[in-house]
Amino acid sequence: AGAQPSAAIRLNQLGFPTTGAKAAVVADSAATRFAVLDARGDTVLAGALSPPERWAPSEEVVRRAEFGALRRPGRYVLAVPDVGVSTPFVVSDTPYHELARGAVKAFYFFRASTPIEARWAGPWARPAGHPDDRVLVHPSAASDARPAGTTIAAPGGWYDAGDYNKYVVNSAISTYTLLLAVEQFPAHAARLDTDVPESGDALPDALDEALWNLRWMRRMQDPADGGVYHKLTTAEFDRFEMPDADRAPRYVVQKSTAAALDFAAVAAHASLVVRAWPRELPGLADSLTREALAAWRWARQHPDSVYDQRRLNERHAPAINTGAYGDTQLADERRWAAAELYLATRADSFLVAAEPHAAPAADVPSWGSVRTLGLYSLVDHRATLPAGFDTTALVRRLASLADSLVARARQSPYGVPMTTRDFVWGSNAVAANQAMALVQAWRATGDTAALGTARAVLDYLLGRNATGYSFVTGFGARTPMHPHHRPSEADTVVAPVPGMLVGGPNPGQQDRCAGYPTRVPARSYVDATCAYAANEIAINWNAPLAYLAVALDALASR
Ligand code: 9MR
Repeated sequence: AGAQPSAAIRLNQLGFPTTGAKAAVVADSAATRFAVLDARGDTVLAGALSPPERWAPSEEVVRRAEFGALRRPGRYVLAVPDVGVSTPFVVSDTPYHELARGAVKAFYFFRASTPIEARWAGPWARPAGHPDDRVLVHPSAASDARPAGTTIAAPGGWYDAGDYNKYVVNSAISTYTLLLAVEQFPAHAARLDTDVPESGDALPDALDEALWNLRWMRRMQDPADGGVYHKLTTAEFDRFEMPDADRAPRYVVQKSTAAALDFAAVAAHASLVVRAWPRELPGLADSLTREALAAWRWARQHPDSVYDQRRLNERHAPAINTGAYGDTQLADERRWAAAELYLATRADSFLVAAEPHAAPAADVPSWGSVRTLGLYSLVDHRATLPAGFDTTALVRRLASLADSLVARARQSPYGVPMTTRDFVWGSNAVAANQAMALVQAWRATGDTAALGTARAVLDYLLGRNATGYSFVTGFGARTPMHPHHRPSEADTVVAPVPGMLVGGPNPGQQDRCAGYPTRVPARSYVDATCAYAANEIAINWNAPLAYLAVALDALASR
């Protein structure tokens, strides 16, 4: 007791549900035994560490401590002779409830154009930033009805990340992911109180949150032609200052095919979800379907309006140098939109366009690769697909993705599917999206190995990884204190805004920030503000964390 926790013992720093697997990883040590100690220091369980195994992404040799037999609720530490003790953890029926609240609540803190009030935000209260009620039409977006220099109103939505811009492509996958949590865990979502201004209304808080962003996305559509502006942005990234201090002009830029298709997909999907609340949200489902169709039609007329910022800057001024979310492969966006439009309209042509059987194998979704989101939706609604449609094949696509992820996890002493190639910018979201795919497969097939691997991914994100950090601000004993997040850096509170998932280890180190300990992929992480390639936060990273936390909170007792 009182000893400093050892960095060599890595485990989920929140803890574990009473039932199910529990494991820790012990790095680079000759130890062979472990014990679990209760709050009084008494040994409640002892065991042997597994034989040493190498994990390629971290270039470490590690052993595992398995202690699933520990089922009594309480607060414990893991002790390894000659190594030390772990950070404390709990065993409980609700180990992830606060995490689920926090990961969804983070989106409230991300809101633009509204004051974040102390009543809901505590010390992280701040004045409203970026009203976005007079956004300039950039020359790249000029049309007859809206010439360059005229203004439109597009308030609200979430800031994308550590910066203050709002990007349609990245918003779409993030909003969809939150909607799926509400749809797939409805009873649980109904009870999840995130303590935001809308808490207490008839809608689940996570749905209110998704609608907050969706309302902004709808303003990004030009009603004259159905096209959707790629982003709403300043010309350059802002300094590190609070949102209300940034007064730089804001622009909507070029309408892009990706933005139109992603908007169509999420608006169509949202129409399905909101139909459950006709009284609270009158007419919304029909409006969303109409707008989704208009965006789809625009995308058919403009199939390759790729967002290429370099080309844009050669032709137009002012130059725009913020996040690009440029994607040149749009077949997956088209498939996703078609799948959602089929479910929203039941027009057969969309099912044909979605080509769910002809698509390449399912992959783990990311902002630039979204076809598997369409598969999630079709699988979820497979009972309503036309007679004769091969739903077994759909489920098989998802199951085979899950099988390959489970097989990879079995190869890894950390128990996760992450391989060296997965350590890209936002690697933690790669992991979280792997887990989300595994939960989808479990829902469709009942495969408990898939669900178990999803749980292992949460363990990874919360501390059982090669850095020893829990990657969610404010959740765990050792969490990022200096995320690349402007409000967290510019405010006067020591602790960053809670509930945010940082990008995670990334050997690319594109930020050239000093202080990375190594370029070894799974350890290439530093808790420094300048490390935007490893320590930024983003809506598309937080959304799968929120999904996973809600799912595993809902499933904790099974
Ligand atoms: O998440 C994005 C990652 O996949 C890209 O490699 C990277 C560089 O283009 O950009 C990331 O997205 C950033 C966006 O462009 C601007 N806001 C912050 C995002 C997270 O770093």
